[in-house]
Amino acid sequence: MNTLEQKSAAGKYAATLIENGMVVGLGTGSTVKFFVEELGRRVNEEGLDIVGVTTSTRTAEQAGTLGIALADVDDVDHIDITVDGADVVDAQLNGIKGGGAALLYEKVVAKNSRRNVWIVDASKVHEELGHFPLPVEVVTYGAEQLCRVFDNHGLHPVLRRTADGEPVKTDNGNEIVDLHLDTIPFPSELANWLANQVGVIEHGLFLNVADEVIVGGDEIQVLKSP
Ligand code: ABF
Repeated sequence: MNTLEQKSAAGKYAATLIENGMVVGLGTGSTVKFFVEELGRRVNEEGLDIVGVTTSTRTAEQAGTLGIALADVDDVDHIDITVDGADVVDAQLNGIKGGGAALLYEKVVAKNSRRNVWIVDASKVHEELGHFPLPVEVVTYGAEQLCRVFDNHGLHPVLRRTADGEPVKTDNGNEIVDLHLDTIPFPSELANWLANQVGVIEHGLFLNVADEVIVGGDEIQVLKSP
């Protein structure tokens, strides 16, 4: 199976976990697009009765077009299950997320979910974190100064820009700095340090969040947190 087929297989498998009456967190990214598409098919063809809570405007647009009922995260008592993508998953099911610049709302929805399931293609699974720049959502005011702090800390920061050189803006109007780290040997220490930097809104280290990771392939693999 090629990567796209793996993403599709993982997304469709995750859709089989969804039951009538559930409040479902809808993640963001190219793999989640397959999940939401299959959910839409089940809503329209099987009468699946769910409410979605989205993590980005692009997911909200896709779900809305498919006729999936949506609610704001503050308008539900809780979220039964959230299905989201990831950029890297390690052996402990810790992850790097935010390649799609949606990490803040993804983490808010994840933290309010009773069960978190990630759907990935095989290229996302590694022994340890790293391999992918670590996204950090920062406020615009002082972003360049913050990049100097990151640089002095040896974190190789790059402010994420669009093709025409403008800073990428998140749905929340903030900016993204990507930290180019080959390995992240002490993720919880780095997460704590980042969380304490003035101007950092949220970082893409999702530690102890995923309950299961579904890896697409000829044979679906379901990795469970240890
Ligand atoms: C999303 O999934 C983001 O956090 C992450 O960047 C993205 C990557 O996954 P995909 O390969 O499915 O686009 O949750």
